[in-house]
Amino acid sequence: MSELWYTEKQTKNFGITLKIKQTLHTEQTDFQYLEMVETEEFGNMLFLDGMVMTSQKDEFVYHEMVAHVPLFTHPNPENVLVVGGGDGGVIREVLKHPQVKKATLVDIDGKVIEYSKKFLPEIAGKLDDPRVEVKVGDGFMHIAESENEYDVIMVDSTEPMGPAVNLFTKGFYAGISKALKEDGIFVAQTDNPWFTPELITNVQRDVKEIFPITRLYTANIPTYPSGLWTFTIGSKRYDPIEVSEDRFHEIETKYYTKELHKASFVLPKFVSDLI
Ligand code: AG3
Repeated sequence: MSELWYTEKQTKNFGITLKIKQTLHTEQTDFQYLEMVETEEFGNMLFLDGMVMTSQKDEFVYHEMVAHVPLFTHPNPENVLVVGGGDGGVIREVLKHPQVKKATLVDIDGKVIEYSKKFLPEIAGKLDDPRVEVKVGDGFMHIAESENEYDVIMVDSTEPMGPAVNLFTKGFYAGISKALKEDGIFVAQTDNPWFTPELITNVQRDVKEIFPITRLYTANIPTYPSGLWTFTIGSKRYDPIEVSEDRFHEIETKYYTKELHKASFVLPKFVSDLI
């Protein structure tokens, strides 16, 4: 019996290889090459331009850590924006917070939303919730047109190539600051310290120039390059490391806990040396 394997070349010389059960859908969208694949080890997976975006088995780590760290840091997050994130995983986690009155998702690629609903229903299933507004459009433009509007903004982007290049620029972070209310907070996924250390250094430098509080935290995500993933927070008032105990309330999670919230900001030396 022949075997099918999928490799994401995470660098020129290193990759992750997954045994495939079947290919569910492939399509060149207007923005990127989309693949939905059923794997032996990680369940159904979404790839964009040959890069792992999410898997049924480990998606909870990324989505919980993007959503809950800023949402438990902000005392009253009522209006939330997710830029990218068309698979709906971050939105699902955002909705676990009862204070959230409205969550807007702006993803440039409607096909990601469509095929996530079809093949990743437990991730995308909450996109039809009444508190959610889904917009297919350019997140950069949406940010540029927003002012003093959001409590929390989450940037769930692809890597800084293709449709996401603009989302790693200082101009974008300045736009986010303008789109946030006076005590707003934002988070962005900022890749890994093993293969893209300069990206972390550059983003942290740019965010620091705009936000009084800038932090970096990590999570373990086995299907992403190196498994050690980073997230950058820019905050106008609240420090995610100083969250008071009474701020936390019970929600159902598999990775995030209030202890882990604090622990995730404790960085290995070679990572803290980057910032
Ligand atoms: N967004 C970040 C994925 C980056 C992974 N990089 C890679 N595989 N080279 C994921 C979207 C999940 N909602």
